[in-house]
Amino acid sequence: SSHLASEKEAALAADPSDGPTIFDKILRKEIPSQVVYEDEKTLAFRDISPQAPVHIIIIPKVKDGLSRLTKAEERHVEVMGHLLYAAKIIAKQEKLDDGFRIIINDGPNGCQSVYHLHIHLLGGCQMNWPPG
Ligand code: IU
Repeated sequence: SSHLASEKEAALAADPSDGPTIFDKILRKEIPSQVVYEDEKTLAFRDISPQAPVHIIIIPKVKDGLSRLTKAEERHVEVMGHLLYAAKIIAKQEKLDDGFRIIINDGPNGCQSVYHLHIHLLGGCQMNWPPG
């Protein structure tokens, strides 16, 4: 979607259904990505369009209907905790000892553009508050 001028436009144009996404291709290594962390449940790779010196996307390997946080069910609780804990491990690995930010965008208002639940890990600079 490189014809879209901004992440917001990409988000507003995104298909919010529970179909396959580009992250499936990244998981299958059909599209190259810079993997920074992987375990049995999780893959983490550098964002293709970094919004901070460190910007990593952390995803569940099995989507299981979890296209967005709105779709979370009791069965997803364990993997969601796992993603959050992976974020902490990766932050340490990336030496973000002065802090970092994690973000989950949900739906059009949240500027979600890829409908496979993911955590953004941003760091390496001073963040501002509130986010846009
Ligand atoms: P969002 O929360 O759905 O807006 O985040 C999707 C992110 O995925 C966004 O920051 C993109 O830059 C990123 N991304 C990527 O890393 N690789 C890709 O091939 C595509 C999107 I498409």
